Amino acid sequence: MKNRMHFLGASALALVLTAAAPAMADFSSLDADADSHINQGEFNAELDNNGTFRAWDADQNGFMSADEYDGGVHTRRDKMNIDDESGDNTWDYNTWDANADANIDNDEFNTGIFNAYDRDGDGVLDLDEYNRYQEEKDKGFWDF
Ligand SMILES: [Ca+2]
Ligand SMILES: [Ca+2]
Ligand SMILES: [Ca+2]
Ligand SMILES: [Ca+2]
Repeated sequence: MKNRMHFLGASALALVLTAAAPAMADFSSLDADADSHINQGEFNAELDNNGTFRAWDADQNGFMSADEYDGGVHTRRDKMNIDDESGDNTWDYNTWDANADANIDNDEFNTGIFNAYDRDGDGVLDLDEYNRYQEEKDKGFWDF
């Protein structure tokens, strides 16, 4: 065993570290330009993969109505034990519907989620902000 560990060397250590820090590994793989921040474009790759927009868009018409949005937000709050009356204003239909056409399209949805996790509003997610998303995702808050 000792010889084998020695033979595997750095790659075995890298595997151990990766297993111990899955969130960091996800962060790094999303950080396409490796500037240690996740910008909206980089985050979109993650959101397009997780399929939340399609899940919330109940009638699959490519737009999210206020009812569909409320349903999704309610489901999420339910899973997180957040009271609907908690004053959690990050999740506000009118704010997310940036062009105010009474529909949230995929871009507006991605921007809404991104802004919800960009706590300091500097336009990028740092590791802490990303970890908050990852933590909720790991608990299934983004699986619908
Ligand atoms: Ca980046
Ligand atoms: Ca719809
Ligand atoms: Ca809109
Ligand atoms: Ca930020």
